[in-house]
Amino acid sequence: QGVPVVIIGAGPAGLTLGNLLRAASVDCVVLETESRAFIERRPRAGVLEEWAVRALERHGLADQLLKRAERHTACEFRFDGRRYRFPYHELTGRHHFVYPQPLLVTDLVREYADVRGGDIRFGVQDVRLHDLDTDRPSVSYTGPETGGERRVLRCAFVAGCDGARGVTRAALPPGRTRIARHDYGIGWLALLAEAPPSSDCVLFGCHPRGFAGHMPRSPEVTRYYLQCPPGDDPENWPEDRVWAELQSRLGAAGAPPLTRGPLVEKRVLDMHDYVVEPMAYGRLYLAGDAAHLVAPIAAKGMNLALHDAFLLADALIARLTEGDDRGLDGYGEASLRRVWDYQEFSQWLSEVYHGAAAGDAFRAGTTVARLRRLFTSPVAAAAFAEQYLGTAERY
Ligand code: RFL
Repeated sequence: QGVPVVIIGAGPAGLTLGNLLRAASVDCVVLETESRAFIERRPRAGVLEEWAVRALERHGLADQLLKRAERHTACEFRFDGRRYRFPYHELTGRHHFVYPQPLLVTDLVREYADVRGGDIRFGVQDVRLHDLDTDRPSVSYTGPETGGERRVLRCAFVAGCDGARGVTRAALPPGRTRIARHDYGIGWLALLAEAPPSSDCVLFGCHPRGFAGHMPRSPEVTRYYLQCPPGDDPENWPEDRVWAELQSRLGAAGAPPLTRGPLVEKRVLDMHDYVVEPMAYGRLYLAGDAAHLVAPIAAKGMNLALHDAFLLADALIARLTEGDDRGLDGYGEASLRRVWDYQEFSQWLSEVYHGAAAGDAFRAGTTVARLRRLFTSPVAAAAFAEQYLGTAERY
């Protein structure tokens, strides 16, 4: 009795995994605390790497994305009052896809639930994991659909895809788990403006007053970031102050002024990372932000969540249909190779963004050297482009 796989969390990781399992005729149930309408609107990421899009495409999950996503071919650094365009497509032949996370989630839910007939239960509460160190684990939950009763799902495997604030990570025994953490000691005010982008590409303002970022999301919506003290109160940032600060940190000779619009999201992110090792315990396997968080410095988080989903789907399918354990045994190691690579790049890029504002003349000097190297050394530019676009190797 029961279902082979219970997936906890309907973000990019959980929904991609669910779709891949359905396509291989492996039954699963997805449990999600929020409503469908909520997850289809929650704004977050927007940048997808080409390898991830190709992998979604191979699994029939990229039809809408390929029709609607914008393709970006360059980014631009602004420092010392000047503009430095970095044409990564010219250097590599590759590009970024810009597709807001809520659109991807909407596509994935529709495909899973409406097209492939997958079982997904929204609005669940108090999810608990049981007997993970046996071959008959289970997951229980309550919720409106259970009439307040606790419902138990028996399964063979549990996938913990419940993000940074979920419950599955806490099921790993502390004595056998290491959580490596890094705190940047920096805050970012994350903003969404109902305003058309002010440039055709991503802009990075590396300014003595702090970092500022401009990320086009759609013809009508633009994401902006402003470096601020960690724990700062968004109420300290009225609209006029936001736009004045963005304009001064992103301003450069010859650049048109920013196009203003109402700010529909304004929240402070404390920039930090963590990596959980190992990513599994007994029959529980973590994926995505549940296992590793990477601050949005290099726009890597959603890509890593998808990477895990592809690896874990292959591994579970091999185990459940052929009895082949090798994928599951090597899952954490395969995931973490890309995770650590992206963590290192984010740390490197953080210094480029934030070094000029560190209040330290030495760091300001080395930061400018890092930036200049990208525009004077073809080898440095190629290395940067490779990491910025994400390693192209098949997942
Ligand atoms: P998610 O997307 O957080 O999904 C987890 C789901 O689990 C649900 N949940 C539970 N369900 C059942 N039981 C429980 N106990 C549960 N607890 C939670 C949640 O409601 C949710 O639906 O995790 P996943 O799938 O691992 O995906 C990770 C990505 O969402 C994340 O890495 C990215 O959003 C990070 N990120 C970015 N990544 C990029 O690749 N490119 C970007 O440009 C980018 N920009 C960003 C970002 C993250 C941001 N924030 C807010 C953290 C910009 C921002 C502002």
